[in-house]
Amino acid sequence: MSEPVQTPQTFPTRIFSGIQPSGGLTLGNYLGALKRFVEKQDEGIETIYCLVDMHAITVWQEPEKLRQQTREGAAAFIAAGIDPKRSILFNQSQVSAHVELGWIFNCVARMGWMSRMTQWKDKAGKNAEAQSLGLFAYPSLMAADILVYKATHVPVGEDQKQHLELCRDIAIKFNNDYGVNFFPVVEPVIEGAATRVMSLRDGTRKMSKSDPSDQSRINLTDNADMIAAKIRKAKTDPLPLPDSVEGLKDRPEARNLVSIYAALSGHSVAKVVHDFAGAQFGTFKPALADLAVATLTPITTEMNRLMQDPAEIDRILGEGAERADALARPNLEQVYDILGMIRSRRR
Ligand code: AQP
Repeated sequence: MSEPVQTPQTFPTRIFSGIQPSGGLTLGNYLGALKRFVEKQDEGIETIYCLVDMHAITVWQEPEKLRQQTREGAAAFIAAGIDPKRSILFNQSQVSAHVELGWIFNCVARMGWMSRMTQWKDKAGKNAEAQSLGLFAYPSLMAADILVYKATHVPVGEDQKQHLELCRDIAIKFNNDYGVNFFPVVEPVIEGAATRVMSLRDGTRKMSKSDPSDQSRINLTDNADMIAAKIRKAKTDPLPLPDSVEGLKDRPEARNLVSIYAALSGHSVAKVVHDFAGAQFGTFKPALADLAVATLTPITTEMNRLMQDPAEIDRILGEGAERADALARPNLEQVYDILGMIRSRRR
């Protein structure tokens, strides 16, 4: 291992983030990720967004469903406000630089780092031996997704914080091992009132697209009646809403619904608590349902319209992939060079 040589290098602000097309997107994905993605784009920052289909296959995906879910994910991005001209929008498998750098990072990351990932422990459970090797290595491919663009900021939900810390560790170890200052040490961007939207059936579990209970989540494809019914049936406690944010402590379901209301309305949790102090859930839930329907229905309607033309979605993803590849490939070539690999093939 050579001595670290820190050459001063600054990295221009560049955002990267992704979502797995491993199911229909949920309100959690929308508030924790998609909504933030649009805000970053609208701030005028360079933004690169990806449907991470190579991550999705770390657990079995039925091929036709995966294709459908990838298009549906792309439709959700666009319907939520991602402009494929201003942002780069594509699916991961069309830019092979991700997996090439992912392999290199498999040789940088340590087994111990991976086995400490709580998402691995949660997903593998007691049956780790039967999981795919890809599920274990997932965070190293995620680091490659980000670093192949030398992205500096990554908007994500709270659940991805540990994976981003690992991405920082990989960048630092790579830079130290090779005596370069090649990769930036990325900053997680975890902002907003709903960075961790919880299940509607259990306020201690994350709302997730792979939860077996459809009642646990609001899907971006749910219609107004379904959204209202799910919120009406959401688990709560018998108390009225408190008059202070501290009063939500130890009330996970109440805190979750209030946080969702705050994120959807663009207000702080404190303002929502103030406005509904003393209200029963019989009053609060219909207000929340109205707000959720008003926010999500235009997105669902636009998604359905876009899904009528799958060829156009595929075209957008292909064009995005070409633009992404043009950024990623030169970075990857430099990595091969740093590693000492001969690159004499004519291209
Ligand atoms: N409940 C959530 N609250 C806030 N943010 C969330 N995100 C996911 N769930 C919530 C954020 O959405 C982005 C994309 O996540 P992902 O699809 O790549 O994977 P995930 O975090 O594992 O999401 P799911 O829904 O739980 O997927 P499955 O069930 O397939 O594992 C990330 O930024 C994530 O933080």
